[in-house]
Amino acid sequence: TTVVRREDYAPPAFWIDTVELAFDLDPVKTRVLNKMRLRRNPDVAAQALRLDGEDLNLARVLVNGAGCSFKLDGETLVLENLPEGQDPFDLEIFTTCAPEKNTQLMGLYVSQSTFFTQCEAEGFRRITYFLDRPDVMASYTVTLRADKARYPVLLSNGNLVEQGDLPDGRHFAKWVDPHKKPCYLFALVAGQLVAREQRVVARNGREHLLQVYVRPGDMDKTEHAMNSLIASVVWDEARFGLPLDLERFMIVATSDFNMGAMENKGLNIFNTKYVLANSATATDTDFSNIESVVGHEYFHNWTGNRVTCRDWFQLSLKEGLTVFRDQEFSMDLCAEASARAVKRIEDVRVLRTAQFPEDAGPMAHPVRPDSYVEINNFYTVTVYEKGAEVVRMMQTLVGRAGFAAGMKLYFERHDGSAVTCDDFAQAMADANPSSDLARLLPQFKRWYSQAGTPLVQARGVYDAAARSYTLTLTQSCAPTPGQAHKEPFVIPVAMGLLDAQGAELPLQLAHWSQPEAGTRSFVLTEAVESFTFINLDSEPVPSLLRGFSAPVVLDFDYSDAQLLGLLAHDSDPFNRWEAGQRLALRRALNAIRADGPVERDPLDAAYLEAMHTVLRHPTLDAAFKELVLTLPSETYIAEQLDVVDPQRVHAVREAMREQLALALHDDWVWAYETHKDNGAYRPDPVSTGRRALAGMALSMLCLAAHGNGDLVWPGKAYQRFKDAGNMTDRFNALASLVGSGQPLAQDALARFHAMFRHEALVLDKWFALQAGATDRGGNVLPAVRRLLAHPDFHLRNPNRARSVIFSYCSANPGGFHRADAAGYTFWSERVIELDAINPQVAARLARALDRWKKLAEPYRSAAREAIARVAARPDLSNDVREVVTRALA
Ligand code: HT7
Ligand code: ZN
Repeated sequence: TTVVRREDYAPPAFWIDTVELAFDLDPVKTRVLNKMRLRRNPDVAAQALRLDGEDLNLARVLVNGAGCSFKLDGETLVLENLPEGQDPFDLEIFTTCAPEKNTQLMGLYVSQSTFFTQCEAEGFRRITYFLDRPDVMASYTVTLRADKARYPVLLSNGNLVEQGDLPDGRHFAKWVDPHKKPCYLFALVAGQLVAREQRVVARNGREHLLQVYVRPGDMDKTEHAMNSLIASVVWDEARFGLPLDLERFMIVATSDFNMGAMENKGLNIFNTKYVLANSATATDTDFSNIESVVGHEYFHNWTGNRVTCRDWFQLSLKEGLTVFRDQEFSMDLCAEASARAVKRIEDVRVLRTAQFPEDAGPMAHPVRPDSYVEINNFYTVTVYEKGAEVVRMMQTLVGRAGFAAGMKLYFERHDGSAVTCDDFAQAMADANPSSDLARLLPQFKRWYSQAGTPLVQARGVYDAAARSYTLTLTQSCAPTPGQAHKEPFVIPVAMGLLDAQGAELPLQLAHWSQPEAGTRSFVLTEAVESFTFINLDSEPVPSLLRGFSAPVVLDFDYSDAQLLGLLAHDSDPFNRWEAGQRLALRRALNAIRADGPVERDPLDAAYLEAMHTVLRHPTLDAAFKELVLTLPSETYIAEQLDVVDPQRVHAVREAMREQLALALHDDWVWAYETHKDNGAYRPDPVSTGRRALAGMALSMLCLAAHGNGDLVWPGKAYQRFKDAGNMTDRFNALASLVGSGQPLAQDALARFHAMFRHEALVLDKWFALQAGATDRGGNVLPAVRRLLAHPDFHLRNPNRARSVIFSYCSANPGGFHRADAAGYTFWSERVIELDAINPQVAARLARALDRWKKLAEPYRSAAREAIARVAARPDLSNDVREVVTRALA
């Protein structure tokens, strides 16, 4: 295995100016003619041309129209005797490949009789020999030829300039992309597709054609994706002045896709999961994800495509920034401030349950990694979500207007080029010369170079005589693989002070002349810093890290009374929610750490009373209530422990849920009855929140019924399941029955399958619900094994594989971590089986045991053995090998 290192970056020895590709598409054997115009890079010493290739059959190589000598070094095509000097020359390469055999879904592949490509990160080399690196940007002309009846629609990047019929029932289409691009943004699609179309006129009067291509039966599920696309176009122009630079912008959906979607220039390819939705088949979560992902891919058109990455270590340059942009987009679409806060809480929840563990585990890496074996393993929550938090902190440090100015300068400097994370940070700082970011830039950039989640410990001391409160903040960061010692980070801390009644206090530092009410931001740069606030008549309650102003763990020794006060009164909705989570977490940890069997009722009256108050609150949003009433996840709880007994964590959380269900029974009845009817389905934040709370109430009522033998609520849930007017309500009712182990669940599952057996995305939900179900006496694993044998289960389809295998191994800790090790055996079997088909998906599954070192015995030893069994396979892909090697290190 070869380790690629960031410090070894060298510019390419050749540039490729133009590429003419001609495809004769055939599932068994596709012929690819690649005519390139190259020239030597004058800044690099003369050397051989080394072109990347993978799984290609090479038929012919011509230089300036004549045969030439070449050799293959492994899969790399090496040309040594190329024309000398600076003159451009033509290189023609003819290859074939076998799309039908391509189960990796990288390069050119076939899904449901339709051709698709996926080239990021290094898939283009599976289509033709090329300099497959993002800093080589070329102009593309693409001709597609295929059987007209089987492949009536032929798409590629840019503009369609010519099309027509050919002999033998074939036809062709010629596409010219007006923009230079790296090869990872190349795409083609060919098959039987239909499109929803919309013409839009931009602010500058230019007209654009927007298209969403799907299989013919799916047209009725394209409206939301199209609306999301239109909203994205409008938002990027309004917020950042970034217009659509194409006459035609296409989205195409495929049901076989390794990730969510891909931002190919002008021809985005999407997983159907992030395109297809109508109220009968998609939940509110689906609708919201579609909005985010459509936005995300569209925003890449500037942040990623117009300005791209110099090398793959810079991946967060486009991904962190584009996640930040899609988060802001979704927030800006919220009419109410409270809905913005809900979105922020949801984003932070993802960060803390997925990225924090990654940053504390064997795969921890900086936002800009230093090395990799397989770049596909670095499309991570660190690069994406933590990267977005780094960009968000920049916005906090320079302000919203300053951030927009920084973006403008970034594009003025770098449009059309391939750059680094440093270039982005420098543009932000230079556009805001008097900002804290400019002042602290080298230190701020430690967020890019140092892995690990910083811990900020806060201590407050009130001096009654001096009427002052001194807050001392200490930052530290635990070692991560390859980084034993960390230097202090730049940490923006937004905070306020509350009095004992919950009223916001004016903040006045000793050296400030004017007190200021509300939130103020401080910037930590040292390992230890103190702030003294004056003119305080009593000890205040600090509300720290408001809005989650930095991706850190905040430790403050709050009393229960202080947390209850923050939950009831903090003006910052994020910290209000956070106070509720801290209260619940404290109770969970106490019960987990206690000796003896798990307590039946781990929750005390004060906590239950606080939850009752939130649930019945007259003005809080339903969506916010649902978030407050949701207990911290088992994964999040486990992260707080040094040694994890997953069964005990599961049992304690379940006990808490059951107690909440029973103790607040009347409140749940009220919540259900008052939130269940929302009129005609609309996926807006208000009605989404109402459905979420009604769904939670129903699941709590079924859980309570499980405890007290009541048959009324399961019956009502079953009725709701049958009568629901939309998928959100129907699925919530089904999940309530399954989640509480009701006998009616089996009948409901059978009905659900019968109703939706032709809807692949709905069947994915059906599989996932069962594989993720609460374990009762070890019943989930046998059920999962039965699901694998179900005629609708297809391991080759990543969505289906994820819906069963990942839902069990990564999202069902109570079912997966079995004392008999059977869950881990299942995991190792599936990793090995998947690796032979699709290494990228297998490597993601391999990460389910990342945190094995934290496990208590017997889980720890059993997990290590399972990982070692995988690692012992001689034929592993680089993808899986890298993950298991790091895990065992
Ligand atoms: N930029 C896209 C990354 C992606 C990808 C990477 C590796 C293998 C398959 C892939 N499909 C899409 C997704 C995005 O961030 O927008
Ligand atoms: Zn992206």
